[in-house]
Amino acid sequence: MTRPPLNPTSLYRRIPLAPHQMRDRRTRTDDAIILAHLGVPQLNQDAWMLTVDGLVDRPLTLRFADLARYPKVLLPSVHQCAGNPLEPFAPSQRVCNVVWGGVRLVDILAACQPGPQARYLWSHGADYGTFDGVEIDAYVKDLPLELAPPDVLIAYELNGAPLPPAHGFPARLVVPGFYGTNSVKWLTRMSLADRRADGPFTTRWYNDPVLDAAGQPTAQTTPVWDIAPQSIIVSPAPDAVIGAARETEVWGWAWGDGGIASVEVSKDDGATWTAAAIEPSQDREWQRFTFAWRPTAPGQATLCARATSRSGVRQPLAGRRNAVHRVSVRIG
Ligand SMILES: Nc1nc2c(c(=O)[nH]1)N[C@H]1C(S)=C(S)[C@@H](COP(=O)(O)O)O[C@H]1N2
Ligand SMILES: [Mo]
Repeated sequence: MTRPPLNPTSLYRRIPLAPHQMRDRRTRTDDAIILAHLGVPQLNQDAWMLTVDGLVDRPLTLRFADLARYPKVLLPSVHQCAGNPLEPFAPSQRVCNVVWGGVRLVDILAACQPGPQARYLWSHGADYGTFDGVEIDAYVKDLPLELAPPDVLIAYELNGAPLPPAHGFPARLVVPGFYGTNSVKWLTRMSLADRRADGPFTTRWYNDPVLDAAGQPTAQTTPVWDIAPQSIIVSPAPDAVIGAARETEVWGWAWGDGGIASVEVSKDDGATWTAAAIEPSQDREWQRFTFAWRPTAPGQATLCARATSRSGVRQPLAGRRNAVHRVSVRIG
């Protein structure tokens, strides 16, 4: 394929909302996060083609109009960026909750019949250029078929409208439950392979060092795939003034691959914790938690929330991308 023009031509990032501004259950498209490592390729829907090849019995080339031959699915889902790949342990809250529309990856794969050796789906984007001083032909990520959720989409809509260019127009992968980095935008090619992909986005970046028992990084790494349990406090906002002896609702959102079982809130910067009320986990969307707080004495307080996944993994207090979110308020 000839290379499409890029605009912008290098890293493009938007993080429109701080946690206390994430009040809506569904994030408006204008408020959704954007991350493009290499810039934004400007693609033409009518010229767009997606090749599916590699370890398949029937390689396939799809044009945009061909996608309409498969059932259309809507997928409301949390969408979270793992943060700067050069700082894998930096706490980060780049998140939104949006509705994707598109066709199921499994329907496309059924049409091409992957062979028994196929274990990974390598997805290629149309973007190219330089990131962190490294020359890159195309953004390529791999998805382990064994761990791939059945609701993975080839999406062509965001919040009921065609994908905006920066979000992957005309079609992108969406891997719900996995960090955004895996959801390859501006799809051009999907290849079935028997091993992990060898580009820098799967070997050099987006592999977290595994920590030893003392919390020190080892030489081993683990791919940035499934979203670890996380939560944010939406209200009160940082530096809010709370009335003493009056009931205040502390609320926020919690999410993570497989769903969140419980959220605890701390009013004393993590010294003690109390269970919050949380809505049941449903599909892929974030879950609202609430906590009724009646501060007793005037002064300063640091609120924290920590989520525990349904598989029993609890958010760490510090030093990881999903570290506990803290909000300092004044009780007046
Ligand atoms: N082709 C391509 N796909 C990509 C990226 C990219 O740079 N190029 N960035 C990834 C990252 S790190 C994230 S967080 C999500 C962001 O998707 P969004 O911009 O639609 O929010 O896209 C992913 N898909
Ligand atoms: Mo990201």
